[in-house]
Amino acid sequence: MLASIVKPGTFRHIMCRNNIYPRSNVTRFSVPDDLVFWNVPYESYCPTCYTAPHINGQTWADEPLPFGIKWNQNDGLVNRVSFHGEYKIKNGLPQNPIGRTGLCGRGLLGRWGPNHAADPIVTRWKRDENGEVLSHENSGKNILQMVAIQRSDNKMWAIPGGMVDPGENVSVTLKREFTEEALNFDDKGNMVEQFFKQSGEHVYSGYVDDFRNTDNSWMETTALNFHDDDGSKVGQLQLQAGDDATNVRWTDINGDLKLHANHADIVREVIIKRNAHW
Ligand code: RP5
Repeated sequence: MLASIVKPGTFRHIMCRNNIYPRSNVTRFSVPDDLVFWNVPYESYCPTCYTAPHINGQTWADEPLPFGIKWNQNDGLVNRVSFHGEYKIKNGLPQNPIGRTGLCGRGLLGRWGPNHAADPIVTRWKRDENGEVLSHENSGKNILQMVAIQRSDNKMWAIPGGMVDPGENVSVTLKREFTEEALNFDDKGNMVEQFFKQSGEHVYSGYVDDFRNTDNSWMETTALNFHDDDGSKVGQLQLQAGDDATNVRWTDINGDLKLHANHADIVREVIIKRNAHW
């Protein structure tokens, strides 16, 4: 489930190029489409180095200078392995596997190299008031809905994902992030716990075209689909935005869906898997 979405040497990130870095006034060095890949010479390339001041000293962040880091392996409890194979170390710093971003340093990210996240794609079929599954008038295929949150940092709708803590199993992150961001409640009846245990299907592992990525720090994710086929479980729950989400809702999935980073491409894998309307 890697190559179909992001393949280094073919895929060009977009969200982390040619803009002002989020929560700063630092302009990224211009990186035209044809100069993204590291193997294409770009003599005048001279990106600003920027790490947001509040990152230093955080328990979830690396030291300001990456001395003694064990690249491309588990470094204590910190997973520094990329889903895209071995990344290069240039002048002591890890190199973004996709290419230039116009900024070096860590920006808003805590880890040098890959920053691992997990994304739960929770879905149900769209139904009418009688509970009948609705199909699209053009494609004739059933319409899938997903739980999307509106991120408070860039106001974009997104999969309710979050960062994997050091040593944490991804399955724990998936359930925690969904509960915190989309339900904002304590799972007393253990229903969400059970649902997450029983129904996760792997969709994607790899690079995220996140607006925070830099030449030396980037987001990668593991996305699983949790599908409530008869709509009787999570499909019934009252959604409530929590943590760093401003809004939450069941969203119809189709080809016009605009989501944070490359989340729409990841969600499309679920559509293919379930032969749903796009
Ligand atoms: C995205 O940012 C990931 O795919 C995940 O959805 C999210 C994790 O970062 P935070 O929401 O914790 O900032 O790149």
